[in-house]
Amino acid sequence: MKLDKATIDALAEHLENCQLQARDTAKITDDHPAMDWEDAYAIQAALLARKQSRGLRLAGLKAGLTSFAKMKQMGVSSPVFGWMTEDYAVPHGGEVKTSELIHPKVEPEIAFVLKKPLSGPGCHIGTVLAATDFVLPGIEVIDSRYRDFKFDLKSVIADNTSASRFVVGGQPMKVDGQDLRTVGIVMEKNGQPVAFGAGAAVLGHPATAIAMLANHLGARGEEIPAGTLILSGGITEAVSVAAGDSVTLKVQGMGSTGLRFI
Ligand code: OOG
Ligand code: MG
Repeated sequence: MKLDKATIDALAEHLENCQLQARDTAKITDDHPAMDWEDAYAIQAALLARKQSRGLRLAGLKAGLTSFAKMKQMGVSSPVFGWMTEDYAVPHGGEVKTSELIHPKVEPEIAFVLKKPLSGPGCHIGTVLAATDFVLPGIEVIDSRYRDFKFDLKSVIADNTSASRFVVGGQPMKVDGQDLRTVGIVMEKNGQPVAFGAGAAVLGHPATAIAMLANHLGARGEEIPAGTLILSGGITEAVSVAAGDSVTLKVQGMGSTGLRFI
């Protein structure tokens, strides 16, 4: 680690203030070019500790930048991991206050819910599928705290991978006998289809993203508890939204979910 604890805490406070006040900031590597991956995840952990100290509970975990479309859109080359607290959860069909966000975008994702804990190293698609209770449609609302959504990997990890809101819903599907690679998705904005894809866009198989998360946490001596909800990452490029927009995600065999921006 290159940063001391006081700097890590100050950066977490700064990023959270930007989130709470819906204002953007320069990416933090501009001022801290020497920071390393451990520093980036330590800032993210300090951000979670701030929320938990105010009584907010963890609502789920996420993998991001897991599809080529997303990596290309953001100009980066490897997946990242983060979390959602309870205040990020939007009810199925619910509303998001756009004034609380900086420049929101929506992403079509497949959400996993576990029935058994998952731990790494050595976690793979097989262990993930055996531990999965069901999958269901999930829309992630991302809202980078960085100006113009421009960042490098360390900055976006520190900013908890742009997490801001999410909705899951529809028809939970058991994974037995299903091929998640060929599950098709359509995301609509105001009734117009704006993104199409299939599960394989996420690392060849969306369960790979969950395995990578378990292996990432395993390297830190942590595991994913049974019952955890995990977003496996945007299947397509993220789509910008504004007040007045309504977004629906249909996933083959899993019905649909949606939310509205007011
Ligand atoms: C980083 C978060 C990406 C995903 O699903 O790929 C992400 C970003 O693009 O701002 O959540
Ligand atoms: Mg995402």
